[in-house]
Amino acid sequence: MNEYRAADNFLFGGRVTDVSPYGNGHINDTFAVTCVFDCGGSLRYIMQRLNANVFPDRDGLMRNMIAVTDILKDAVIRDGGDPERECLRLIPTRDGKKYYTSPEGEVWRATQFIENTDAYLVADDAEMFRDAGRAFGKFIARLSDFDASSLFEVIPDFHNTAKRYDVFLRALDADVCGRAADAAAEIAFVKARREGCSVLVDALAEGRIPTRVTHNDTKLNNVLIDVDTKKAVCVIDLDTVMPGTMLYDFGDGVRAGCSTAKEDEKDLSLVDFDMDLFRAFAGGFLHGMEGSVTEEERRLMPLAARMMTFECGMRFLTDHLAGDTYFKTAYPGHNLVRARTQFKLVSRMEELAKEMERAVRESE
Ligand code: ADP
Ligand code: GN1
Ligand code: MG
Repeated sequence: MNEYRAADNFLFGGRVTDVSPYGNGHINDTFAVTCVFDCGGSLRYIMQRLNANVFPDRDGLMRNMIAVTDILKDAVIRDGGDPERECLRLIPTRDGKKYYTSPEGEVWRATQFIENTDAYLVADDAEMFRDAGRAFGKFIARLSDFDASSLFEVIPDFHNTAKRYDVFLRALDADVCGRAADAAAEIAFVKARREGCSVLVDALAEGRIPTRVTHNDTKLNNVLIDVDTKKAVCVIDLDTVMPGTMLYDFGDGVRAGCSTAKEDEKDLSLVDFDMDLFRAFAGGFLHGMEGSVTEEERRLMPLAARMMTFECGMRFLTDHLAGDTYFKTAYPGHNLVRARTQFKLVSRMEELAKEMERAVRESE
């Protein structure tokens, strides 16, 4: 369905005058909707068409989002914050629902547009990234009383790195686009790291670390940052909120934010792992979690950063081999470029392992 027709179904304030593609997400189709009032003022909203390929059960996903946003709103109010800026609010449809399902089965949702914020691909400085870490840690703390088992598992085994490895092997075996030959170095990189892929899922399954309600997609552009104060305002992209470990969120945040370059930088000489950013994020995250991190979680934090980066690189490589069916791409080979940056970061984290361990030990 066309985005203007979709917009007609929501109870936006004012008259819709513009619906334009917005943001840099890899998954959903995101639009900024501008509405104008007769008195002359205007208001913006975010409207999204959920990715049906990635999310087969979008009703289950939306049930999670409704439950989670309700809890977050209460938590923000309890902390004396502003719920209009600090958590997402679903805009109802004209027939009183929380989201819209089109006759052809597309699922659309809308929220308020959180103005005067930006989603950063690379942090300006360590202070900004520390605050992003604090916001992601706080997100987990705010959901700590929520029964994780009541959440629908939107993508089963989302961060099961060992299972992701098996999916990678299947894509390699099939090599449907004949791309394996040109990715030999990256394929070898992954194969050499097969051992140890299940360290985090094993720790969870054996109860050595607690199951928590986690975000599972904590890249820097999934937290909106105030353009004036540079403080983190609101954690967004709640599609993958599921039972997990804080190590997924910490690790994925490090993966995305501790690089000196963009996720799809082609010049690998520009891609490095920034230890100052790592220290800042670890400090912020631990602070946000308000002292609830266990010894074993803390011990695994540096390893989790490496594991989540390896997993993401492997997912990009898998999608490259499978013909770019999962992540949005701008050109052929885009996913391979992304995989390469992730593997460069993994190599640097392997070299910096001792320093990363010391940094976490010394974090407040
Ligand atoms: P995806 O799952 O595709 O990554 P997101 O929910 O992360 O989709 O949204 C994509 C982008 O849209 C974000 O990175 C951000 O730039 C922007 N965005 C999403 N929600 C809002 C909002 N409520 N206010 C302002 N910008 C938003
Ligand atoms: C996707 O939705 P987005 O763009 O914030 C992906 C993450 C990856 C990330 C890599 C549901 O995140 O798992 O880490 O791309 N989300 C999903 O940039 O697969
Ligand atoms: Mg996103």
